[in-house]
Amino acid sequence: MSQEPFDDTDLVPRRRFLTLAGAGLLTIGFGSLAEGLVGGLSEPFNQQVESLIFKPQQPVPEFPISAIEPDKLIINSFRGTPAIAPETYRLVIDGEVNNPLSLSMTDLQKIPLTSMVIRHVCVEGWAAIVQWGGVRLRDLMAIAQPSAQAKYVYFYSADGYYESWDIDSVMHPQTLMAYQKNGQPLTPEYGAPLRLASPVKLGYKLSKWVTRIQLTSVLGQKRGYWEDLGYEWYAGI
Ligand SMILES: Nc1nc2c(c(=O)[nH]1)N[C@H]1C(S)=C(S)[C@@H](COP(=O)(O)O)O[C@H]1N2
Ligand SMILES: [Mo]
Repeated sequence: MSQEPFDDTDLVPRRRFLTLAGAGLLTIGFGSLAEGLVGGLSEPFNQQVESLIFKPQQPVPEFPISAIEPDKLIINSFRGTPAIAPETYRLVIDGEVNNPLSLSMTDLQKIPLTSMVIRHVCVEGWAAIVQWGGVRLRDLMAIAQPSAQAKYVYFYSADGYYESWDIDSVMHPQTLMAYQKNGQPLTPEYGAPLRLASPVKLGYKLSKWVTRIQLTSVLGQKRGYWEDLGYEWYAGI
């Protein structure tokens, strides 16, 4: 994994603009899965145990470029590829944050690029070594400034897919919002303009076409497209 030093001063003027843009979006109101669910069920009983086993902050060893398996990443989409115009696309970050954001691809590409070669593992019985390039999610979190209550993170996708994660895995240094795959710009069927990539979670946690990242203090009843059909929530590798 490689990353340029993160120059925060560069973001200060833009941060002000983004705050205003984010606030504007919030006033028109976003429907929310998590907000409407009262009482929040208790934390999944297995989370603490799994966090210990998987050590979410520990770096995962990466592969050399030569290990990439370009033909092995199978397109796996529950409802086809949604049409997204990259020029008008925005990534919204809201919920339990002090500084809600609405970021264009141009904004995101100003943030230092991180590249990694990792294994993608699908529960359906296949895996592929892939290079991903993009923005560390923790760098976006550093700008959005999660509040002290933020413990879980929902990812909403343009195809109706949704996922929720523990915040430790979100903050893992190898959890990226990726816009490159195997050295090329990400293509629509693989999640363009922006998707999750991480060596700490199984394939179904790695949402494609992410349009909104919402931080919350509690998990709602809905936890993820596959989780709500019976798959495991933590899904660590
Ligand atoms: N939005 C969205 N993200 C998704 C899915 C999906 O159907 N919709 N499928 C998941 C599953 S099960 C896997 S294994 C990976 C597959 O990623 P790929 O299609 O780039 O190989 O995407 C995950 N992310
Ligand atoms: Mo999968």
